[in-house]
Amino acid sequence: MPIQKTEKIWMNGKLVPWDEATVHVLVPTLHYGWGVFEGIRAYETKRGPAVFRLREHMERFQQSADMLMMPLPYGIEEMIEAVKLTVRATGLPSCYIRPIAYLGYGEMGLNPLSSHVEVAIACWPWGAYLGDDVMTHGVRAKVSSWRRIDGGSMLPLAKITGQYVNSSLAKVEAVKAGYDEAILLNSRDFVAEGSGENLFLVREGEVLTPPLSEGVLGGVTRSSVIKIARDLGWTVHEQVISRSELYTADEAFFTGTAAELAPIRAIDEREIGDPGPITRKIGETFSAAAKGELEAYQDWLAYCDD
Ligand code: PY5
Repeated sequence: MPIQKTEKIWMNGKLVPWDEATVHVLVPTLHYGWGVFEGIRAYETKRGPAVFRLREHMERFQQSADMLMMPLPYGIEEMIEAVKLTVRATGLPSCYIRPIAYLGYGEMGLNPLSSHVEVAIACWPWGAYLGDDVMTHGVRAKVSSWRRIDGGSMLPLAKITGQYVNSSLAKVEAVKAGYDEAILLNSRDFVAEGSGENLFLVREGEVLTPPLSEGVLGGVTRSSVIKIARDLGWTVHEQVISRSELYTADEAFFTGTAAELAPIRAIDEREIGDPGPITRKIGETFSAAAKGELEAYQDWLAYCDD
């Protein structure tokens, strides 16, 4: 699916025409992957577009940058306002939002600390990442032969551009084998997450997801779903999950900004089936919360027109 252009992209403090938001071919981030980004969504609500958990995303952006020692030229408050401005500039009722911080042109050695940091924010319409009918049919997932990056060689809690080669290797393998998505185990052979999503299972009426110490990204959707599941009365355990627990789950689903909540119908040809009742209830609640329909979750929304 090619990106659908919008009018403006925010670049280093100002809105520029979409086609002019370019960088030099020698920016170090393109060569070495030393950059950080976010994936955020704005949803259509009765009060105009609302960005879902904008502050949490910008806090993670700042944390990712801190882990790479990239001094961001804009603070969290400035980034929040810049995101709202960019969403308004697109004129779209809902969109996907991609902030990125990268090393600007000038240096080429492997020490990134000599480079200056630049920031851009782009928005475009992006539908359901794993397919329009995902809530009714679910996706087929494959346990990847690629292991999720671990803390001994990378920074699994940071959203670093270069780390996504790991995600894409797993995604390509899964898609080429005829599946919709990959599930990556970690270097200890426990379940980590999808290529761009966190993972949840339902077993014996309880909701399970791997803890952050297993090398997963601290997903904003993940933490939202944990809160929603507990509010709905289910027990949620952040616990280590084995491959055999995947195969014998009663229900399973992915969570992520792009993917939202995506039920899993089979893993490595072991059928889990149609989306189950707990998955559906959490999915419906998440979707209503994101669209501003639930009073209890209003503080998760940043209204762009306010
Ligand atoms: N794990 C990984 C490796 C991710 O890339 C993502 C988000 C998640 C988990 C879920 O995190 P969150 O709920 O905070 O989005 N992936 C990006 C996204 O925008 C990129 C996907 C193409 O969803």
